Amino acid sequence: MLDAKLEELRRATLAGFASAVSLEQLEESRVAALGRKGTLAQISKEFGKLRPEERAQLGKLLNSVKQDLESDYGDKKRGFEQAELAHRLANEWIDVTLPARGVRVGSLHPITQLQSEIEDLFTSLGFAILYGPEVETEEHNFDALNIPATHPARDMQDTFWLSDGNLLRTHTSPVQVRGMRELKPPLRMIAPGRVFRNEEVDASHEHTFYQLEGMMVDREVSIANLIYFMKILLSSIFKRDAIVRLRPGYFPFVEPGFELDIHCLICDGAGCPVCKQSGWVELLPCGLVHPNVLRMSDIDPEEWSGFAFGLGLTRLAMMRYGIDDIRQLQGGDLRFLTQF
Ligand code: FA5
Repeated sequence: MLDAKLEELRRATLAGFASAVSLEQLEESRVAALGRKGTLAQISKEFGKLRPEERAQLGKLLNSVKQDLESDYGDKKRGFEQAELAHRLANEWIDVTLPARGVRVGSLHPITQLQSEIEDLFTSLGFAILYGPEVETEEHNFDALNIPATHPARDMQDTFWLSDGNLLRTHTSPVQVRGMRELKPPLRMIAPGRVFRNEEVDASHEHTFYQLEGMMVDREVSIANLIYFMKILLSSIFKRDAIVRLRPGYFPFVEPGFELDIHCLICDGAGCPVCKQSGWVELLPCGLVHPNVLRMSDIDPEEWSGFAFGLGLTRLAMMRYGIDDIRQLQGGDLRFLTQF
């Protein structure tokens, strides 16, 4: 009787193990057969009623059934564990060779890049870099540059006046005055910076823009020296031949004065909003320092002479990078700025 029960237990449990599709189902079958209250334990209880020789014989059978079931259970369990491990390995892999996501670094504004380049160039030519204040006195911005209060040239630069009588500098030329008074000749200096005018904003005019002033005062400085330095400047910036023209230009602080224009690099001279359809962009007013200006900074014009220029840095950045609207430069749009 008991031997039939044991054989049935072996058959049914092996079938149960074989049909288990998960570790949980396998475990259920094991507990039902081999657990403390399982079928095998129940059968063992009945051994007490047996005669000793029957007990010995059935004991062997019981042990063999138990061993069979335990070993089959062990095999199946390892199978499930390996399958699970293989599944995890296939799904949880990490590609350690993937490049890390880069840190998003910022970039310098195109005007800053250009300014640094020009600063490098001029320092290599022996020029000092000066930074003047953006809030200036009337004297530095106008009078000491030969533009007294009644002079019509004051109207050329529509000025933001402050209530204390000072002003937002309309150009970087007041730094010429500061340079002459502090450095004394012989001197070579450049002065980059932000300037302000009450302008109607359009594709080529801003109310807040950047200029870069340059000045050299020494013995016997001539227009030839001026042209020499302007050519070095432009060929270093455009890395190609820039077509330029020199026109007479009027600024009270230079004599003679010139407008150095550059052939428009946006439209190649065909005419566009930046060059106001003329094919030329006004870029570099310049000239020889007016004797009055030297005198007002305590420099003797009989002994010293000099040249000065006032580069439109914002316009130069537009030419250099092919930017067709000045408003993009100060718009703060990162999609635009990150291109540089
Ligand atoms: C001056 O400001 C003189 N101080 C330049 C100078 C210096 C002449 C030394 C002689 C000797 P002007 O007003 O032309 O000049 O301006 C100089 C440059 O600034 C222009 O050629 C132009 O490139 C730029 N600029 C003028 N107005 C604007 C504006 N509203 N927006 C952007 N750029 C401007």
